[in-house]
Amino acid sequence: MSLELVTAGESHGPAVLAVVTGLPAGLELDREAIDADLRRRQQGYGRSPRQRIEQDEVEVLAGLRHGRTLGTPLALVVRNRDHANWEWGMSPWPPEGEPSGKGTAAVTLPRPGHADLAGVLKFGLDDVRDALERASARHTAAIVAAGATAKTLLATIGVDVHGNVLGDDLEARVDEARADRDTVGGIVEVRATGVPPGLGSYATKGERLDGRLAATLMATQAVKGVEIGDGFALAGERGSQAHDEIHRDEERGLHRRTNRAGGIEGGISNGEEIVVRAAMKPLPTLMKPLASVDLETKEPDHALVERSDTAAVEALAVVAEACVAWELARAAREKFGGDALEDFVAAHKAYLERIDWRPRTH
Ligand code: EPS
Repeated sequence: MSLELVTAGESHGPAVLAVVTGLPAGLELDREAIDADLRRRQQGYGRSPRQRIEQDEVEVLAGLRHGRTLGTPLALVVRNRDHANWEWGMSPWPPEGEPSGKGTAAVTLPRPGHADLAGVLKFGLDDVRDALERASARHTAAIVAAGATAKTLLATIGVDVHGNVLGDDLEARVDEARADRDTVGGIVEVRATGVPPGLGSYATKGERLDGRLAATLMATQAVKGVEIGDGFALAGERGSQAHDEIHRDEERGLHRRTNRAGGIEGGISNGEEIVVRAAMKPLPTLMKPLASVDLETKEPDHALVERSDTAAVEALAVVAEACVAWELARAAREKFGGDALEDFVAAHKAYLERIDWRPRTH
């Protein structure tokens, strides 16, 4: 049973959408819990005035009846309130009347660091907006809505996933950057507790849990680095200092006293806490723009300046949490299967009875 996700939607289009397949039937979804994660994603220091326009909430159009999944594709929609201000510029079909409002004039000044230039070259576009609208991190609202369903599934087998920003100087860095009309990035960390040993596999490259977590995080807007456990620091350690010795006692079964591996060995969860970090680059829309070239005139110019965030690191913590939850839920579906939720939960229980490991919080 494979858990899969397809998203669609442009930043100022009518909505962002997620279609989730592979959830078992009978999973109770709490709309307020999904909306709470959507709200968490919108908050955080350094966000743009766009977040005062949006008040993200999920609509479910398919796959749910009386709050329980049917085992059929689940269709989630988050409307873009700002679309009302961009209606002519971002409508799927040209509306009647004269073009007016935002998005009507072509953008020809690509921003270094954004998808703008690579996007127009790849797709043969003459309006940068055709690239930036989908590349926008607005898309992560759909990821968070889908991730909330994954977290709900994981909770049925005692797995909890939480993302945080590392470092406590974010607000000061944001204030300084904003004053300089600049932007900042940062580092987020996601921890997952209660993950049993045995999710993912070394059998094929594509099944490796570490590779899957790295891929989903690296595929998130503005992420330029990912590490698992002690990650890059391990390269400077000796083997005797880099690995987690194996112990056993009656209470915990097999366990480790350190967790330098971040809960994954050989591409498989080893029963310790999963620890993953992602590094976010500073956002590329600058109020003091960098050098660019006008794609229409071919003359040197400066990059597009438009409303944007100074920082979105706290949002990334919520998005990264959703990404990690999604990938863990996918691996759990592969391991425990089941068309009905009770089959999935029973398979997990039977597995724990077989192995010398006990769930624990860290
Ligand atoms: C984004 C630019 C900004 C962000 C947006 C991502 O949007 P706007 O141009 O409308 O001000 O606010 O993120 C969101 C809308 C969101 O909900 O996270 C970009 O260029 O990636």
